[in-house]
Amino acid sequence: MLLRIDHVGIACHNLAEKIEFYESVFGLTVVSREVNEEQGVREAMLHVADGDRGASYVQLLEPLHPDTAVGKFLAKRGEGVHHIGYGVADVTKALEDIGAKGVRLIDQRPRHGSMGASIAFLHPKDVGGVLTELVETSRQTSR
Ligand code: CMX
Ligand code: CO
Repeated sequence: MLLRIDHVGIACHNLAEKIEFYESVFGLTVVSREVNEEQGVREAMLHVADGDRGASYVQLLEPLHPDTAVGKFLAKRGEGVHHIGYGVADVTKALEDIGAKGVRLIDQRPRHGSMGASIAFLHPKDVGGVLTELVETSRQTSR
């Protein structure tokens, strides 16, 4: 079901500073910057690698407000790994299969993610403390 690790989502207070860090220390390149009001984030995708099942990224996330998923996480735990995003071929089908196994779905149906992807989250309490995102990439992009 899981094709690859699409991205690691990292929560930070200052997106510009964190981008500068990942560019200068690891030599990564920003391929997309977006504000996603629905998810409450200002974010950047930095390309890490290409594989035969698609590419992988680091997703840097700054909250738009304190009362958002990432804002609450920062207040509770501070900066660090916020979630793992796995590539799937069909996010709707994956949600159906995973939900049938009793894992709580945060999203009953897919939402809009970065770079045109369809995304959905699984509850961290049912995935061993790991907030887990399913990502179906857009056919319009080469992501
Ligand atoms: N990883 C692991 N555990 C997490 C977590 C995370 N990222 N975020 C929250 N939790 C835990 C909390 O520690 C808390 O556990 P305890 O009760 O043991 O303290 C519990 O989950 C509830 O957390 P909360 O702070 O009360 O927050 P909420 O229940 O309001 O929200 C969650 C938690 C996961 C449902 C919410 O963050 C969510 O819906 N996330 C999905 C959307 C998202 O994260 N969007 C931003 C990224 C967008 C993108 O990738 O494109
Ligand atoms: Co993500």
